Amino acid sequence: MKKEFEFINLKYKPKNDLVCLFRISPAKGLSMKKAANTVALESSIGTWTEVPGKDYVKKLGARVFSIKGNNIKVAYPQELFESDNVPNILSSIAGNIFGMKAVKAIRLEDVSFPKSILKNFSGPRYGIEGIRKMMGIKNRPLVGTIIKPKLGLVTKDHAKSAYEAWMGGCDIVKDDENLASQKFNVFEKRLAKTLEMADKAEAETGEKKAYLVNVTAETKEMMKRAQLAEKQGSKYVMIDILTAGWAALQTLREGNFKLALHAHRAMHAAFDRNPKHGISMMVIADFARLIGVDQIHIGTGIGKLEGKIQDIEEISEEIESKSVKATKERLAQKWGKIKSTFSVSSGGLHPGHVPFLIKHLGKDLVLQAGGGIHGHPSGTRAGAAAMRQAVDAVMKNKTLEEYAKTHIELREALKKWKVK
Ligand code: RUB
Ligand code: CA
Repeated sequence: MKKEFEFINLKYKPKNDLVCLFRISPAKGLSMKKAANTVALESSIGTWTEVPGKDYVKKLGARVFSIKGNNIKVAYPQELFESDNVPNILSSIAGNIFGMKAVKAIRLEDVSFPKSILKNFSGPRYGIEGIRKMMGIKNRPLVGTIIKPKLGLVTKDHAKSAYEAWMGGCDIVKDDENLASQKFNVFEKRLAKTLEMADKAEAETGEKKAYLVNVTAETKEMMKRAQLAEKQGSKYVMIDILTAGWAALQTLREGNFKLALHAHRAMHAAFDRNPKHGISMMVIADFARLIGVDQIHIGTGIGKLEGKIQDIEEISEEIESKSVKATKERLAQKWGKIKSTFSVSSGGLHPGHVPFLIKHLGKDLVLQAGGGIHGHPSGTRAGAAAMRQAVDAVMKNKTLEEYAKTHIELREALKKWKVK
């Protein structure tokens, strides 16, 4: 007789499997076991009705090996996957299951890769250490900005704004996620002009300065743009990994350019915002690192909040900042030959947030502020200076208030954004 829960084996110990942690809300009237069994079968070898199977196929079934409350762990035999194909892997573990009637909601919370998959990917070309070496920054967080306004600036003004930011103290300057090659700011010209300004700022400050041009486009065009960036001596390119897609990211990484890859995560909230359904940021970050991004936006746990530092401290206990911290730690975790990825905190930040961010996320961090730099009352250069001063203050174990006494840009920023 057929077993009722063929895909559940609570005694199973995963070995060379890909393991997923799912959080499931079963459909009304359905047991957790039934829902878990359905998830495992649909994401491996089964379907809604019995189909005569051969024994050798049955061996490839996924196994639910843990059920704790709403959390289930599923082990997928490595043979189920083409081991260097991220879209293929995701079509199983993060595919049809999101729409199944058997679950009211399901969220892929975590994933762990077997060696057979890990060994087929190169991971980041530079990683945290490589980026630090390239930028000549040993210890402190990197300071970056996003050119604002995000769209609309013509090339000349874009390049000038970048120059001002570098001169003020930014290490990196990046395009925004929705800037590609619009008529007002065409890619090729922007790349050339902005890199020219990076060189000038390097010569004038004696510091390394990087421009992260956004190469997100249809893949053939994306590759052309990355080639051009490499040819013109850029240190980095940036890509919107989710709107471009996992295959596009693989294509870019496999281009093996002498370029660090900065991953913007626009569209992530469609996957990770609902705590009961979708895909967590941790999983998105894991796949991005596996393919090989050198840095990726992970969130801030803080940015969208108004208020004083005290108010900000309170939310550190909340889920968002906990998961940001967990993602940060995951990106730094040892993964054999695969290097670690730099975490980027960005989104609604200003100098007043810097102590909180370094306290909770550490120094191996890229701190970016767009509005929080270009919106400074004395302009972009002063805004960048204020952000850098905030980082310097924390590195010197000084409070911002103390440091602001002798640093006018920081003082103005704290006043503008009402940090006491
Ligand atoms: C930040 C910005 C980035 C966000 C994206 O600008 O433009 O696109 O960081 O969010 P600003 P996340 O500093 O003016 O808010 O990093 O959370 O993906
Ligand atoms: Ca943006």
